[in-house]
Amino acid sequence: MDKPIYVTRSSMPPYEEFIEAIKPLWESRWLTNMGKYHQQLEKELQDYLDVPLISLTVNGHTALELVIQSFGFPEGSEVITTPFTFVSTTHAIVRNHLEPVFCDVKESDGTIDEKKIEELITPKTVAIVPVHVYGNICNIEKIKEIADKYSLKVIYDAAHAFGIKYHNKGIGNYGDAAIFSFHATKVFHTIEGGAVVCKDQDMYSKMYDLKDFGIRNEELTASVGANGKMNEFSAIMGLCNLKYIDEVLNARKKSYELYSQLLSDVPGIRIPKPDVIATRNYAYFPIFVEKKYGKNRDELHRLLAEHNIYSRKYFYPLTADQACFKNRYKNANLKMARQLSNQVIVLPLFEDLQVKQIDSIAKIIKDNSISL
Ligand code: T4K
Repeated sequence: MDKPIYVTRSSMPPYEEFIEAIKPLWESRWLTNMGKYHQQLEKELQDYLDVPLISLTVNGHTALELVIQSFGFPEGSEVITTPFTFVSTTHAIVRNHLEPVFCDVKESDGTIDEKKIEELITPKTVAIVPVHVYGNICNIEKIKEIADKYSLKVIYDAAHAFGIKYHNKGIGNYGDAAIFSFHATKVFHTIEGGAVVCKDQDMYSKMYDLKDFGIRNEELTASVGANGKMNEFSAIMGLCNLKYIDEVLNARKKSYELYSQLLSDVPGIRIPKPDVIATRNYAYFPIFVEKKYGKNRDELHRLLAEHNIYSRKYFYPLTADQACFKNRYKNANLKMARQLSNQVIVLPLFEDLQVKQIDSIAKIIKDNSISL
């Protein structure tokens, strides 16, 4: 490749449209603190994501950290979660002074293995934080059944699951809470940004306090909150991007299908299959490099880089194995999570990825399989 191809590339609205949309800010000078565009984006996202209420935040991590805080779990309580995720998920638990208890994942699609959750529950367990990793949906029914049986909260990290519908309902409706990430690398973005799905006005008010210092009015600060607000430039970027979301998803779908077609019969290359049937958002294109391929994951990752193709090892190492967490917490048997983490490569996938580029990437992968 003459130019580097990265794992993703932010979608952008037409330049003139964005410039036009931000012009009023020069008049109003209202740049943040729940301005007009923040409010408008909350409304439009409620509709698009088909959820009762949305509280916008400065990023997805803050959404997760604050929504966990909103439940007020006692310090030192245990939270069952997946280690096959971005560090943010585990950080959000630990930064709330809670103990992550890592559960293994499923080979099929990398989501938490619902059959292994129950054995990890102790009297200290208060919640389950599963991740819809790559936009693959967890076994929501089974997780709810377990949570109900032991009176646990379920907080979904739906950072990758923007726009997905499950049983004709927005994915954010499931669990006691769910968060999304609108980071620049996501299917839909606000440059930096995120959101908490709120079930009702009460939860919305709690999130409002948590993201705005607990300030109720000029003279009253009712609780100790953080500063997690989304600014108006980000909200406008979101409003502009939301207009083009169908085009973005269509383009991603085409690329995803082409990759699938070109790579499906390469020996030793496994494309994960979602375990649960839901709509797709084509957020990532992960492959697992198995023994039969002949080269290991790191060798293929290097080989692609030699061709100017920068795939990523999302998610290696497991968060449980990161320097900041290693040997600090109870680990279940994480055999499958370790296997997937050692085999995964996420290939470039973004709106304006070209057919020619996908062909070349697939050809390199195909030509280097020893079995062909
Ligand atoms: N939970 C889960 C499961 C998550 O995956 C994430 C974030 C979160 C929670 C937390 O949400 P946020 O607080 O981030 O909203 C990236 C993203 O920064 C992160 O949002 C994402 N998950 C994670 C999986 O990936 P990096 O360190 O890999 O990004 P970086 O800077 O290497 O960028 C990757 C590629 O994206 C670049 O090679 C080029 C492209 N890119 C990058 C940036 C920054 C763009 O096209 N535009 C850009 O502005 O973490």
